[in-house]
This record gives sequence, structure tokens and C-alpha cells, in this order.
Amino acid sequence: QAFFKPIQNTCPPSPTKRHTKISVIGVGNVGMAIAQTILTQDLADELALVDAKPDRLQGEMLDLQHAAAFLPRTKILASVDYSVTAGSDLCIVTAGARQLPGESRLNLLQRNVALFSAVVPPLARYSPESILLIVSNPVDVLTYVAWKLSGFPSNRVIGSGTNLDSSRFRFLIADHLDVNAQDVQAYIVGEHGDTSVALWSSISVGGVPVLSFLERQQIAYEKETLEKIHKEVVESAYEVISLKGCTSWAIGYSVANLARTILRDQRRVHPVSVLAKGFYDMDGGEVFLSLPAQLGRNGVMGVANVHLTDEEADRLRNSAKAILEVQNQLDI
Ligand code: 6V0
Repeated sequence: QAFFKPIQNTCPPSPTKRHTKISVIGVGNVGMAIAQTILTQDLADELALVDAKPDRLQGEMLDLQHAAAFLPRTKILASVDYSVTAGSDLCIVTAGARQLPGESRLNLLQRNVALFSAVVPPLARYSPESILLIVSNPVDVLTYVAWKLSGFPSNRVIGSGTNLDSSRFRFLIADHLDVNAQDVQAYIVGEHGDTSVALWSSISVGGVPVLSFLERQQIAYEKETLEKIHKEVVESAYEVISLKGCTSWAIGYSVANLARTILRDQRRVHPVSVLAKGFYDMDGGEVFLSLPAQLGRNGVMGVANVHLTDEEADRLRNSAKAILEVQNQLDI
């Protein structure tokens, strides 16, 4: 018995209205921050959650469902079984092993590769047309692993990469210049990690190139000041983790922002981890790292040709080398 008595002669639903489904794998701090931002921003008709811990998963699903009266209408599902993800448009992977006391980064990575072997193939099987968005760390290497395990074309495998680092960078520059971070165009590219590269030469605020503006105004700026801001970006994840035990809100917004660009075909440029081969003279191997990529409904559409100084280009190549060195030691 339907609650509402249906009216006669209603038009069938418009065939052009798409049903959007997002799956989030891993309901830890990061996965849940992403899930809740997706819900509040009304980005999906259906949200599927998967985790290896059934009780935690059920608890998180119920807790989100109980907010239904305050949120846009979204069907929320959860299961340890990947069939719940079937037909997803976007699969976001945040599942990750935690570092054990005394464990090397490489060993942790090898455990995460094993974890990805259990996660990525079923995702690819249940949603063969989906876009994979990898968040688990080390994100660049794991995006490569997800690409290999999924068999997807490279335009449909993306790592959240330095999208978050760039947002931290824009915040610090905005704070320094007392402007709105949304008016600051600034990219951090390369590895999401210690070898990331700040593209100082292309920073602009409201369309005004920052470095040449400072030079024209004869405002002395020290290279060290710029390096200090970049260093602060690199250290900020460690700082937040040492203070609150994890990072969650900023990565939640950052990934939801990527989801919006992709699913709504916004064609915006984001610094995210993509297969770098062929861009910026990086022909030395199959490596994923962050470049300013244009994203849309089919995933990666292209990479912006930002002018790099010789020093920036060198640093980017070194970043690629650092990722490849780790990748080459992996057993996949
Ligand atoms: P967390 O709170 O430990 O959550 C991880 C979740 O993964 C847990 O709920 C686990 O139960 C689940 N999990 C473990 N194994 C499996 C499996 N085989 N299948 C399904 N689920 C599983 O970690 P947190 O949420 O804080 O971080 C998740 C990952 O995101 C880590 O790898 C972080 O390093 C990474 N981050 C990446 C960032 C980026 O910018 N790319 C930013 C922040 C964190």
C-alpha cells in the first residue's frame, strides 16, 4: 500500500536525469569525513559504504541514516560484500592498514598492496564503467597499483594526490597576503609527500601573478620565506596527526570537491595523481603523480601545460624518480 495515492497520467521520469551512485571503501576517519561531505553537498542519489569491520560499518551507516530528516534524500547502504557497490559511478578507496610500531614504510606499503588486491578487483567487477578515486596512502603508488589491478584505462584511475596539499598551500598564501583562499591559484604537484613541488612561478591572486607583482612593487621576498611556506604544507599532515590522531575534515572536503567536478562534468583543473607518462617530459616509466589535470565525467580529460622553471621541472622529475624507486621494489 503506497503512502501517497498516485495521480493519474503522470509523465514518466525524464530519461536524461541520471541516478548517481558513489561507493566509499573504508569507513575510518577519512572515509566518513568524505561520506558526510558528499551527503551534505547532495552529490549522490545512492551512497554505498564498505569496510572489513561489519559492526563499525553498520554503526556508521545507521548514524548517517538517522540524519535523513536534515539532509538531501540519499539512499545509504552498507555491507562487507562488494555487491553493494554494483553500478557505482565513482568508487572512492580510503581503506588502509595502520602502521605497526617499528614497521617500515615499505612493509606498510606491501600490506596495503595486499589489501588493494582484495578491494580493487571486486570494485572493478561490480562497476566496470566507474571512475576509481584513490585516497589511501602512499596515494601515488597505490593509484598505480589500483590501475594495474583494475585493468581500467588510465583516464578512469585517479589519486587524490596533492589536491589537499594545494588547498593547504592556498590557505597559507591567502593568510600571508590577507586574501580569500578561493582567489589564490596555486599548485603543488608531484608526489603527495616529502618530494612534492610548489609551483611558485605560476601563483596568481585574482589573475595577478604574485612573484612578478612583488618584484614590480620592489617588495623584498626571500626565497626562504617561500620555501618555509612549502615546508609548512609538507609538515601540516604530520602536525595535524600528532595533534588529533588523524586528518579528516580537509581531506573530506577535498575529495568531495573532486567528486563534484567528476560527476557533474565540471571540467575544472585539479592537481591530482594521474599517469604522468608523456606529460612534462616524463617518459621514464609508468608513474602516477599529481599534475594540474582537467577532470570531467570520463575522468582525466587532459593535463594543463603550466610553464615550469628549470628548477621546478628538475624537482618534478626527482619526485617521479622517488615514487618509481618505491614502486620498483613492490611485489605486484
Ligand atoms: P582508519 O581510520 O584506520 O580507517 C581505515 C579503514 O579501512 C578502517 O575502517 C578499516 O577497517 C578499513 N579497512 C582495512 N582493511 C580493509 C579491507 N581489506 N577492506 C575494507 N576496509 C578495510 O584510517 P584513516 O581513515 O585515517 O585513513 C585512511 C587512509 O587515507 C590512510 O591510508 C591514510 O594515510 C590516507 N589519507 C590520505 C590522504 C590524502 O591526501 N591522500 C589524507 C589523509 C589520510
